[in-house]
Amino acid sequence: PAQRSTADVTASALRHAARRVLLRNWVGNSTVPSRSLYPHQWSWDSAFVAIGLRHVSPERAQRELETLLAAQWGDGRVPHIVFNPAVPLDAYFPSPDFWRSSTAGAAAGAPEGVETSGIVQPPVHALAAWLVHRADPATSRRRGFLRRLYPKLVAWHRYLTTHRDLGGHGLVSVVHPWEPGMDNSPCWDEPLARVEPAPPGSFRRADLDHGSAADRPTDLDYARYVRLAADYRDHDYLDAEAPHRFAVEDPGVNALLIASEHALADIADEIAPEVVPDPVSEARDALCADADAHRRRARELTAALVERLWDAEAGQFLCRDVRSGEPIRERGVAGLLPLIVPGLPRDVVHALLRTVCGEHFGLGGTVRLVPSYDLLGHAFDPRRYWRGPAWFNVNWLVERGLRQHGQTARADALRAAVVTAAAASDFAEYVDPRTGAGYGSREFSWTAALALDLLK
Ligand code: 9WN
Repeated sequence: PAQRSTADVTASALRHAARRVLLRNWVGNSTVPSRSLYPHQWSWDSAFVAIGLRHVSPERAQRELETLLAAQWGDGRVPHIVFNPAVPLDAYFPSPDFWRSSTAGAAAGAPEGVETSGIVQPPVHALAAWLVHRADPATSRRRGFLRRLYPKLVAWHRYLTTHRDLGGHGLVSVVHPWEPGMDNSPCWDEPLARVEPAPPGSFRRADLDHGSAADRPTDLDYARYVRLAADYRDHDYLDAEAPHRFAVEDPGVNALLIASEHALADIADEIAPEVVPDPVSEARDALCADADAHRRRARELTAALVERLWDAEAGQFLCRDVRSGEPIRERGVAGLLPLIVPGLPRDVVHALLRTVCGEHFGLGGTVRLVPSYDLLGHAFDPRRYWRGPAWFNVNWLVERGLRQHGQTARADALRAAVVTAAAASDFAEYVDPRTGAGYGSREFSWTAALALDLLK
């Protein structure tokens, strides 16, 4: 058609702007979340970035994930940060000289040629790899993308389900508030209160050079983050030896693992006909790509998730403090993320949908985007990081969950709101869920990537 509507023109301008952010934040083999605040590669950021980047360059999207997984440790863990050696040490804290992965992590199999952190982030990678493959299966097959990634993804999930089943009930525990990716969620206040803070003068917060103190975690939070990370490092990052004073079963992390386990089943189906099992190879298990085994594991994890973390009274999943054995009675948005899990009991899905649209999260009513924490919660703060603001990766996941459950109108409305808020805030890191006002850094990579994905 000769005439393009205003909506088409706006969408194409937006697509252009989002692509520009991704191109600017690409640093050769991967993407930085933000040029100023986060100048290295982050684990779950890269997965979300790859999901958007597949619309710009499927090959770059593949490389994004390959670069991250090249820094995988021998025990299977995928580190939450892969450091760029060209960036000055004082640009981000904690820097490589704090983590000392290549030496302190040797016993856990940390790679020698690259410095990383020693903790992890949510396992969105298999889901991302599958979506990236589907964007351009021919290039993916020609490059052997899934065949190369599959054994690494299997080892990653195995690390989580074995070394990190700290509660002994078949769910993954996080051992640091940075691991679930929602650093200062009020869900961590109680378990974190037991952690002795590191002395205030013993570290320097580089984040405050770029971000406003009112938007970021407090100094006291940071002192506890530092203590937990240092304790882990001082026990060589070995899960069997570290004290893990903070250990929490988080519904978001476990839901993403389940979604990724389903993606691994799809990947196994895709590569299995091409695979020649090699009985002498060390990677024998991985080479025998077995989709049914992944589906079975996904079902087992789903059963454990419902059994351990579902709270019918709250109408959402709650975190469980593994040290006290008790549920954490705070409504974090992670408790809604199981919406992306296939095969949840019907009553659970219905209750979750009611909660998303009810007074605590307000979708379709008082908010534009789903907040990171209970609108009515005692700790709600619309601008402080994970204590209220809306985040784009979370909203992308909720949109996907709504769509999966046939909530098309709600999903369409959320999709439009995400795209509008991303564009209006210059791709902010997070926004006020009610007004859409942007906070944190701008030109944030996953905001651009996921807006682009939703525009497709
Ligand atoms: C610590 C990079 C990361 C995100 C996290 C977000 C924030 C880091 C920080 O930035 O965490 O990992 O310095 O605050 O909370 O989700 O992956 O974008």
